Amino acid sequence: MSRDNTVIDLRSALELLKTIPGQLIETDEPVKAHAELAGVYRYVGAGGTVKRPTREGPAMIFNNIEGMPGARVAIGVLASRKRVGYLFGEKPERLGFFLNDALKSPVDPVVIPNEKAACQEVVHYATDPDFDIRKLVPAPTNTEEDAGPYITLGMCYASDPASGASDITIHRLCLQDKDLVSMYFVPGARHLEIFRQKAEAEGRPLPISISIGVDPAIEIASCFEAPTTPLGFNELSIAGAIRKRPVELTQCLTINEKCIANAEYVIEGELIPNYRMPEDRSTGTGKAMPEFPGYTGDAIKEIPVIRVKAVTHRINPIMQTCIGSSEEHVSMAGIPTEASILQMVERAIPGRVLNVYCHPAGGGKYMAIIQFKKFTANDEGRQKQAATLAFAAFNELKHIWLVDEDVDPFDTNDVLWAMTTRYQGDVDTIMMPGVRLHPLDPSSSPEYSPSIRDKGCACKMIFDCTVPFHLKHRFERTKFMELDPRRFAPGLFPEE
Ligand SMILES: [Mn+2]
Repeated sequence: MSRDNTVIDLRSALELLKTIPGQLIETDEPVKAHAELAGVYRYVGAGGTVKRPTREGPAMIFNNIEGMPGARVAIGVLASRKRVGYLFGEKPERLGFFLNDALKSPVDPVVIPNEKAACQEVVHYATDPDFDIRKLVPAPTNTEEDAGPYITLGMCYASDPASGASDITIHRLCLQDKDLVSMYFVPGARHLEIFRQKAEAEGRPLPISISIGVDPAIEIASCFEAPTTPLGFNELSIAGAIRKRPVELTQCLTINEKCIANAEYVIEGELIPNYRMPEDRSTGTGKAMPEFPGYTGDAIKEIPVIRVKAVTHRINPIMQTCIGSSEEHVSMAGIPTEASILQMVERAIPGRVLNVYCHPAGGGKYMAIIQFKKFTANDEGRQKQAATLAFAAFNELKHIWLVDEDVDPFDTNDVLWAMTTRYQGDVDTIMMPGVRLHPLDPSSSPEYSPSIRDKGCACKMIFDCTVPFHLKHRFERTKFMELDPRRFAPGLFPEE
């Protein structure tokens, strides 16, 4: 595959996908943004942890949203590892290495003048008496019981009130009123949460821009987390490294913050200090939206709120969305985690980890498969060190499978084969109970087991499915004749 640098924004990404068979479909069929759109895509291409039946499929553009003339919604752009490969010009199984390389040569964003910023072609100010974000931004409500319409792919950009350092992250954003949007922060030291708390401690609002519909490189880069990108590390510089060209920002019109200049939509606003509301205030369902572990998240009782100052957008904007539990989340959370694991393990144990796959079963966050090669007897046991380093590289990781060099980490059948023939539960399972994990895993709760003291403080596990080094000769896979099959079955095998 060739490096493709023609992608600079969502539109050019969609244009590229149009040229590749099976990667993008469009429909002019009228669709409701309320539950129906996500219901359709569940069958077409959601994958991930979505309830079956679902499948890997094309990205999709809905051209006719009921009640919103002119609105278009794209979904599933990153809901396939193969498709992410096309968008970055890289083989799917090399994407973790590709991002790790990008981390080594960050390219800082630049600021361009407002008059050159496509995202401000059309401007709606909240001071306009007719202003209503719910009529301007076609955010889908993904299921009947969701708390409301959610912006699921909003690139939230804010800056440290003290140092001025900026950070970009995706958060769960619910449209609550004509100029109010709630914003969920997973407990812990999320960087925008730290900025928000600093501003709130001084009783001041925190300016925030939300850019929707951007280059997929930005969407993937924004999912890096500490320690790979510590506080003060602007993840946009990784997106710049991916494209070998700086991300272009522009100054917002109503707040002192920047936004992504070629975004389809930008919401400008401020996190209101010392103000909270129930996330499900409109529905009272107690539910939020579909989350990556495959369950609908609980509505937060007291959630921080953004007061919207303006919505700007391109002419004929394309809304971009995803289903939180789809393969799209696996791509966005998992591939940066693979890069983070590779980076950390490579420093400590160079040359032994051949690949790593953050598996869809964990939404890209909870489960990783590490392919480890033991070269000498002295490497026995280092595979477990690699696993503990992976836990350090990404603290939400729950289960790690270790497999040998002759097992394909991307082939779940092969991984489970290794677990069946190269693993004994009593000696090859390592448990680390009482470790801080992630609150959205419903089994990580005190009601599930008395060993769990607090929600999300649960058990990490290593399944060591590698062969003990001194027994390697007993575990050789059957050797078939090495040959080129294309002479016998032309067209069956894709070009290398
Ligand atoms: Mn960060």
